[in-house]
Amino acid sequence: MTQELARAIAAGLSTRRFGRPLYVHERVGSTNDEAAVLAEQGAPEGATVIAAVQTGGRGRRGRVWQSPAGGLWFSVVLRPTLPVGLWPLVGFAGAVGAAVGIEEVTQVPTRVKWPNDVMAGERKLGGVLVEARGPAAIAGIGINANVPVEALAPEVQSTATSLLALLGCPADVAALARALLLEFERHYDLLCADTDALLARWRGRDVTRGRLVHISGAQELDGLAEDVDQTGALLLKTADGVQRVIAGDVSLRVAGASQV
Ligand code: BT5
Repeated sequence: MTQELARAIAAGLSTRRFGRPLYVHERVGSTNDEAAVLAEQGAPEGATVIAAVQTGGRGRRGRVWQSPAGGLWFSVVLRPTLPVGLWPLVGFAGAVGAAVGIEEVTQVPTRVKWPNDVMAGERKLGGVLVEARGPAAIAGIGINANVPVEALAPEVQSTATSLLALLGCPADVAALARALLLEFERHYDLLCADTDALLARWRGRDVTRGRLVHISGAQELDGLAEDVDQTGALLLKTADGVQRVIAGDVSLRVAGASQV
């Protein structure tokens, strides 16, 4: 099954670096950890690990990322030459690249939500986790491809969706993997060449921009999401003026109604 998937992805992969080499596993703890080991062993930029199932998939701040069979769970070794202050934008490149790739393969309209979500409508279809490992960055992308929503824990079922649920039939995971690797590579290269151009792509798909939002995490804030700055921080217009938010979770608010 993994050999078959590896062959199907490799046939027709048109990236220059991403997915080269490509390691496909049946089951790992976290593909980010597997990719970090490869990075420490000197793997080149683009080396990629995919797993059919993750038993210890994680999101930001150590949160659990549910990774049952049917999903697309992968991590890419990056060796950014960008200033460290711009590394959060690698997550933007991953999210926009994933959104574009999903649309190309499935025609499901996708957007992004600050700082790292891939959205279909107002539901989370996937997420991106970028972790620094010495000079390398490990970029993990998780997409609920052929995952029945019922296979996810009850607490995320009301906020999550999957391509299977949206399409009503399974998506071609190998085609998705190829498209996501290619579009992630393109958007990562765009970031390295022209940060403003990448930010423009982000803005074009951002569900957060112009919305009333609640920020939770290290700080609790309410305000209008005006924009993102050059480093990827969220610019939030609050009663006390514009605040620069560098980390947190965003809940979109509907004026006069409860949070969604
Ligand atoms: C993320 O974190 O959205 C980043 C997810 C990155 C996952 C990939 S899979 C490949 C690689 N290997 C890893 O171990 N990770 C990466 P965050 O924004 O912190 O969102 C986490 C929250 O999303 C959880 O606390 C849940 O509320 C929710 N969640 C968990 N699993 C989900 C799923 N499969 N679909 C939608 N929401 C989920």
